[in-house]
Amino acid sequence: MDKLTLARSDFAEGFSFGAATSSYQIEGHGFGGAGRTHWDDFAATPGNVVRAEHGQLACDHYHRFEEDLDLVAAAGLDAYRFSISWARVMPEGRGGVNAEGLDFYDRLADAMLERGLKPCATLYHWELPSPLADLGGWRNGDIAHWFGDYTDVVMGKLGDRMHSVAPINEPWCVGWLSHMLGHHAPGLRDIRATARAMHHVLLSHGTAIKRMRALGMKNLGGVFNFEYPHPVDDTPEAIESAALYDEYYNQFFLSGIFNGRYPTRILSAFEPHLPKGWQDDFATIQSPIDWVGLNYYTCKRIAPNGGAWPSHDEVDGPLPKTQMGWEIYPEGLYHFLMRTKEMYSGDLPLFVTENGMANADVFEHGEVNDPERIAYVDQHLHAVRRAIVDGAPVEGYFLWSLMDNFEWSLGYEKRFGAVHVDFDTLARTPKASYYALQHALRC
Ligand code: IFM
Repeated sequence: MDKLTLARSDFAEGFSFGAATSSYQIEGHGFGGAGRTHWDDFAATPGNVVRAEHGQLACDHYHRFEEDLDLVAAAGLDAYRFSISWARVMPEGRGGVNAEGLDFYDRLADAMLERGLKPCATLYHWELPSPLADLGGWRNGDIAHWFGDYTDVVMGKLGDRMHSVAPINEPWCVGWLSHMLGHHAPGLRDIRATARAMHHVLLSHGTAIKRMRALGMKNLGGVFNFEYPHPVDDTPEAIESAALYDEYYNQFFLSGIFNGRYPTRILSAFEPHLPKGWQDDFATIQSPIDWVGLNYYTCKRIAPNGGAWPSHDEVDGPLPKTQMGWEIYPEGLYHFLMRTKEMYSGDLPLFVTENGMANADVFEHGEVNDPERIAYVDQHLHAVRRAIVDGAPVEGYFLWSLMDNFEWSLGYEKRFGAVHVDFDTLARTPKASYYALQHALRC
């Protein structure tokens, strides 16, 4: 496939198309006085990241952001979703501000506006300053205040130019993936740490929303990730396993924000571990938001294993897979757009804030042909359109990612970009999917 079968004209006027990235994955953390983060620590621990790779140089976006934003604008995209590194702005996480770091984001914001791009910011995309990790990081309830103070510093400077802001990218990854499964920094496997981290992420989200409202800011949202859990078969045990997975992956955070409570299955496991007075935090957690962002990539097959809680495993499924080994299942995106509206957010605008695929792209004769990515995006755009036709108030779609980057514990091998990055020379080369998107956005 070399072209998308949908074009801009198939979506309502004002529907935004954008590309997404995150600070640690592209900037190069070794520059500009940025402080150490728990991702630097995690990556320095043997065995955590493929080939011991890390984010010190990444795509060197810190020095090449003008060129990268030129690529966003030349694709015909309307918006750029980026994140701000807490440790670049506040190297210790609290107290002193690194003027050079804040200035970088100031210039980045202006450079977006100069190109007619809407700046869509995320305040936290996973690189916690190490000094805060030393104090317990997301396990420590004080993080809500630390995060609130950081929000004030950043948005006190940039807030006047942001089109939209979300506090925390993918709370499930910050909580469960990093504290229960140990796959991301800080690499813990501890239910008490997980329960507290998941709760404190929500408390910090609500605190940041309040701080930004106090600054007079508008268009504030939340960005959550979703995976469609198929029971591996139709036994009651498999159905129950998938329902539990759905609760802790897909519903915990939306339920906290929109319903002021946690889903029942997960609460019965988490309750002994939640901090004292946790129920009182919902007053902050439920601070009203203006939109909901959904990050969606895949589905999972959930099989009961008869073992210790949560007593299930993910098993292999039959659908075609991406380079990540993730099954391609666009119906899941349709499902979550519809369900988010119906169960949680009603008429609030929805955005697909991340969607895309890693592919084993080959750079040949100066170009990269990635028909697989074009087909993936096409199928998911059709799912978005179907949800809109069926009443979901979807107002935008962001591709993950603008360019190949540091895919966390999987290093630089998994390529998600519409733009190829040669990690030896750092040369950028738009792939066929970039041109397919560019063409679709002109029509
Ligand atoms: O690269 C990540 C990103 O940081 C968060 N969402 C999923 C992407 C692909 O795994």
